[in-house]
Amino acid sequence: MHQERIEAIKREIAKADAGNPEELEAYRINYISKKSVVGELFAAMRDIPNEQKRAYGQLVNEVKQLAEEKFQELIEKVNSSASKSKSTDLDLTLPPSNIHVGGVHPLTATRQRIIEIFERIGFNLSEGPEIEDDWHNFTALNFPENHPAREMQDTFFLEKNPDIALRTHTSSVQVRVMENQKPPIRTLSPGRVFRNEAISARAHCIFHQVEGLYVDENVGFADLKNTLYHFAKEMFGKETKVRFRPSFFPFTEPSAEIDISCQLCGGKGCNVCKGTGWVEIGGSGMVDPNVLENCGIDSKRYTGFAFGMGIERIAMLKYQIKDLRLFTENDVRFLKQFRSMV
Ligand code: 2NL
Repeated sequence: MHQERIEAIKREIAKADAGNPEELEAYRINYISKKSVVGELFAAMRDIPNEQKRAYGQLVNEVKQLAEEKFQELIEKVNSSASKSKSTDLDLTLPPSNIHVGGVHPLTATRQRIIEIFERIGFNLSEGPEIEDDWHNFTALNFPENHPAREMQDTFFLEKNPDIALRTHTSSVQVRVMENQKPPIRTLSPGRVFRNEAISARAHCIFHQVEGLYVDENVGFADLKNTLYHFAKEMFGKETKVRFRPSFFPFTEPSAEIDISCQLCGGKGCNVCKGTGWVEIGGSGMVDPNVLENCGIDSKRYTGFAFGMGIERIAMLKYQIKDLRLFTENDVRFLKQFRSMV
């Protein structure tokens, strides 16, 4: 009875095979583990009459040895077939799997293009802190004591008395340049600025600005006009027209708003330019003599012009982006459209 069962198991073991790790594990569970058929033969020992135990034990040990020998054989077989298939799976002639190359953010691309245009005509780059004191953000720039920008609802103040705030423009960087350098000064200050505004399609509390400053002897309004005309043609195309509208800033006198002919309709009038044919790209003016003096520059000898533009605004006009919020949402469907830019 036992003899028959043991012979049957021996035959099974002799026939057993495994072609992969799963089949090998199935064999181990069936013939090696405690709960295997061989394990069961050992467990049955307690029901064998004492005088037969010796002979039975000998038979079961033979089966156990057989099962283990077979197991070693199968391990070697599975291992060698695995290493064989590994080396054949590697096909060096296949094209590489998709490499996901990112792109430059449209604001970065726009900033780089603006920098490139001004660097070519002799402007260098300047940077400064995003957290500013009252002097560099307001007072040196000729802001009167009661100016609305100094109010809590327009500016993010970190401390009051003495006032410390997130800079509201990068003019503060240019004040620092004038304090530390002698004319001639030709500098461009791109950077992040902060204003306490409700977020909408047209406004954000964080945006990017680039300001330019040129201070030397005999710098006049014609230099301002020609420099910005050159910029507009380089940025938007050589057919672009520029117009200056009288305006007011505390830090420039006279001051002018800079408009370019509408990119979409070419000046005929459409919904982007609200039928006027012109769109605003920034502000400009001759540096107020008070500002030069505040920064230690002799306003009798030196004059200068300055301008400021929103980088978001330039990018929106150049790429026909309708909503400011797209720049910060990081929706890949938006960003992917600029993937080719470097
Ligand atoms: C705008 C207007 C402007 C300036 C910025 C400036 C800087 C110094 C002295 C005088 Cl240190 N002016 N910058 C001048 C006129 C306009 O920005 O619409 N920005 C987005």
